[in-house]
Amino acid sequence: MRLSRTFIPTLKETPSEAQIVSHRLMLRAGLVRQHAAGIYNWLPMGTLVLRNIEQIVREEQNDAGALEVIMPTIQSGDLWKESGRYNDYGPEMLRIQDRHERDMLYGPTHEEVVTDIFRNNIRSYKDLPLNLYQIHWKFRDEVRPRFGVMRGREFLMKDAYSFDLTYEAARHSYNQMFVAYLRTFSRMGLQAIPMKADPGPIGGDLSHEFIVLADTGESAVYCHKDLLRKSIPLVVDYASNLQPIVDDWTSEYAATDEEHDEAKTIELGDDLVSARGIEVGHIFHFGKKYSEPMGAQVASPNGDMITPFMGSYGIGVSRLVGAIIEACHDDDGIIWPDTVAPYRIGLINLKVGDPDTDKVCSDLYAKFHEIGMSTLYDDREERAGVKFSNMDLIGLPWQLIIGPKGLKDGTVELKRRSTGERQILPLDSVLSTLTGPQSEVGLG
Ligand code: P5A
Repeated sequence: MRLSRTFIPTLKETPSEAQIVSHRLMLRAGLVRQHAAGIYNWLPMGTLVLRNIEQIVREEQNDAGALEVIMPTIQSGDLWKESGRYNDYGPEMLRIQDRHERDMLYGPTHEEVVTDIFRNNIRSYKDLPLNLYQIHWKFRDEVRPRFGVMRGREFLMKDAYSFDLTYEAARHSYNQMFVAYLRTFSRMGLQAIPMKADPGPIGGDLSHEFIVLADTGESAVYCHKDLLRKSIPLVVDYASNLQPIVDDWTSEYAATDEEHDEAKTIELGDDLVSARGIEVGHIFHFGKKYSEPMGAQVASPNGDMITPFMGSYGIGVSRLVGAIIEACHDDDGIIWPDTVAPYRIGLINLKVGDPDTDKVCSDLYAKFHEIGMSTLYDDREERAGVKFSNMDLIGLPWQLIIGPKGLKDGTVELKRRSTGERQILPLDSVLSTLTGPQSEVGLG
């Protein structure tokens, strides 16, 4: 993409309404603009990042055996009356009446809708286990929407729902999501720590939050220091017994504020990290809480009707954009992990109008396009200083800097955004350096 043709409204000044660094940088780098309190427009750069995050989430859900669906955003209130949550959910639920004065609502979550799909379509134990997920917009009329997309009113969530015949099978489904979450966050460059959590209005007796530590996080959390450096399973056979992996991750102490046991503070001493964290995911096992009142049943092998055990599993997809920036930035701007970056490389033309420089840049840009390396080409007639600071702010992993001075010696400069490291490369080795077998840059 040519910078002159795209829409990246960067801001020089720090917007006064933004209290935390990720919100400031999302506005300054032109990722989002607020539409109303807690409701955002996603501009082109923000949309690219959101889509990349979504894709990682999708791949890991698919690998774990979940099936993607799309459920409605507007739901019938009657379903929520059946589950008993219509009144319980309170003012966070945006209630709407249609022209026939039927009670409708903008979905804050989809346990009722998915249970309705299940009871209308699944009859036999042979169709289990089943895990359906979607990546879709939710609305919660939060009292205090804040920190930009971190606590929005409208936000993008991945929500999955599992159905199983027995408690043991339901635990396996829970464990599958647990492990998929470890892998998902790690692919985004985040260390997310599973912590015992309060199930809140979703309900149930077993629940973990996945927390990324950050000073600006909304929750106070406590965990054993070894969890900060634990590595995730690289290859997973989801059909195998996953309990050992889950046990390995949950044997060290980790709890959110509501679940924290003060005795552990003394017991663990210096091994206990007391920090703030961002909840990027939350998983629940709640048994028959929805299937029972809504009458979801399947025939068991001996013909008895059985009410399935359920779990639900959320990831804050739009919140992750903020969480990643909280974890990956410096004073100059965002430092996108390679896997979620809106473009892999920023190509900076230092002297637009100089025929040689223009030609080298546009040839390379065309070549990158041909080999599928996503590139943002700064072809604007701007001062070099402006281009450098914009590129640092936007945070693409690599910058390729091309100007008449270097070209006189047949060289260009490659900068790694995360380390600031610079290499001078002969022009004719740019492509092989960027795409060769030793290259860290890779394609995409
Ligand atoms: C699990 C999936 C649920 O809603 N039902 C379906 C369950 N869980 S949850 O913990 O309430 O939400 C899941 C994740 O969504 C993100 N999230 C938010 N992101 C931005 N703004 C909000 N207001 C917001 N509320 C929840 C969190 O990452 C949470 O873990």
